[in-house]
Amino acid sequence: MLYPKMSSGRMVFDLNGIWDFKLLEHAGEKRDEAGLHLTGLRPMPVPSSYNDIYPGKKFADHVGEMVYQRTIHVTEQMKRERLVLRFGSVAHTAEVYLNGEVLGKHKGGFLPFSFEISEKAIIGDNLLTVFVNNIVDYSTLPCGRMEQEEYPGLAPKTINLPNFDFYNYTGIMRPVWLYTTPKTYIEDIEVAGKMDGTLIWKVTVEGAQKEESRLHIRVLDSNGNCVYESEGDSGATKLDGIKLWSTEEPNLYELEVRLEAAGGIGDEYKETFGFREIAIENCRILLNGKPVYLKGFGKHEEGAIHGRGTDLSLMTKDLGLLKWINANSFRTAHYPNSEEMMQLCDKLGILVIDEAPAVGLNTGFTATGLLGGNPQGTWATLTTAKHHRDVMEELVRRDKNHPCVIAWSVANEPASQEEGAKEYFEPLVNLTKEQDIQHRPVTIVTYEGSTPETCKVAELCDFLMLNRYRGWYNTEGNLEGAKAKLKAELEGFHKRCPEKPIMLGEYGADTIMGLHDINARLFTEEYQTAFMKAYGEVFDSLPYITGEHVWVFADFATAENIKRVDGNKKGIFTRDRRPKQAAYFLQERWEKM
Ligand code: GCB
Repeated sequence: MLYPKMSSGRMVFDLNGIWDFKLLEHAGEKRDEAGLHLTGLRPMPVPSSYNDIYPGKKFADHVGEMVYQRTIHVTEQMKRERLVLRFGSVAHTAEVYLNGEVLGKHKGGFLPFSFEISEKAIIGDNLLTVFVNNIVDYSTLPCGRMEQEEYPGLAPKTINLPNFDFYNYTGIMRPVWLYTTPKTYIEDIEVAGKMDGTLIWKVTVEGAQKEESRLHIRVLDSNGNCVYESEGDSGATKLDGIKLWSTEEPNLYELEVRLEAAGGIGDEYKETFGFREIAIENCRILLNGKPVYLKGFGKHEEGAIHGRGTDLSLMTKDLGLLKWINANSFRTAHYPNSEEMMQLCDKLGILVIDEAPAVGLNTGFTATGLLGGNPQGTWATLTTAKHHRDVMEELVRRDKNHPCVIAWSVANEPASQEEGAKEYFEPLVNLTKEQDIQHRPVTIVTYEGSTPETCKVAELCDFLMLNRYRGWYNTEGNLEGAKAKLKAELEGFHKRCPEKPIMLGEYGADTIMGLHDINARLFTEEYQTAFMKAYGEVFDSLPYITGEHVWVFADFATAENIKRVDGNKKGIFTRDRRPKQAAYFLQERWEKM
């Protein structure tokens, strides 16, 4: 799905700003008034999570629906074009109305969607009404549970428990745009550049005159010089003298596509891409033919006040800190990050493991505790399979051309040891590969309950990404014991899959900034440093380990829970991005690697 960009064929209008907002009492409410300016609304910034904008626990933790409104002015000139309304993301379900008429619905809170409004928009002011539902259950990604709590003498309360360890921030969290295209238009572009200069592209055209349209292709280097020209909707060629995209030199190119339809009315779009190759060979991940060791983090996209709302300053700051600490990569744990983040990673040469919002697919366990079991088993209980397919397709469609994306993660910590896991994941892994013109490696990030003996999905993965908390959730305070257990487990997985690269997807210890102890006790900065050092010693002793992603880049908000003191504190940086002691240890360790 193309990002909104201005060109000679397209106009882009920014719909971000202050919208009107209200929490709703019941599901399905106010649909018959969607064409009216609703009463009792208050200002709400877009993009932003709504939760922390106004005080009140009831407000922040509201379960159910909310409504956003604003007007959009459409001019005569805009009306002559094809008009598209595009949302970067709305969590978790959006139902969109224009002038009281429904445009459509979108499920899934972390990927873009759009509606063509050419017919429905009128010249003048149009009323846009967006109903948002924030419930997570066994049909959504991420997963959650609805529970009804009873109290003597009080009305029962519906609570929505996330099956995941991050605050359920919701709302219109990413940019909203209105853009125009000609009536016959470029719908999508797929482009892949390889290490030897091979270029493959495919353009999809839609609209009444698509059969009569002609496509001109140009490849532009970073100075805008044309290095190749061709015609047609697909092709493959080999270019000489190209500059590769790498972590040290993230050279970017643009594929300029110009469409001429009958009558000469044309569309134009420039898609950014790079020449680079990811491969897996003999326990190694190769970038442009050379082994790359992944140093970095699992990373949430969030911060104080705006929650998970797009914040370009915070994103850029975070990537600056990644460079500062000598990391080269991160995983978008546990949902696709914003499109702007992917653009930044392309520019800065950061390697991204792009994760679907598939977390909490485990009816017996979450990061913050056991769920008390489920005799039916996870895979007979969840109804996420179809939605998971849609999400993987949408994710690949959105991010396929980014050179920074080196792999797809289909899920985090599912019940991969339970019967039914292989049957659930095999079609998803296959689909992800088929959809991707670059056929990037695919993984499923697994947890401690899924051992070398019991894991049902290891063979489906191109590389293994394991989350381990020896020395924290168990063997706590005993790093020698933790090391021994960790090593035995890694050896077990290597024995089972001797050809596959293995990396840690998570390991970490909650750490309170400013808490010190001569004896490196739990929660101190000394313990976090010792923990990182201990894990590093194990990795360094095993040649097949191909990367280390610490949990977590920065402290983050979670649901209230007795295991969390003001959120998850495993950050190497605090929530306001100040380094803890372990940051200096990692900076030094990663500089040498
Ligand atoms: C995990 C989860 C992550 C949690 C983390 C923790 O295994 O993947 O979402 O935040 O553990 O800190 O418990």
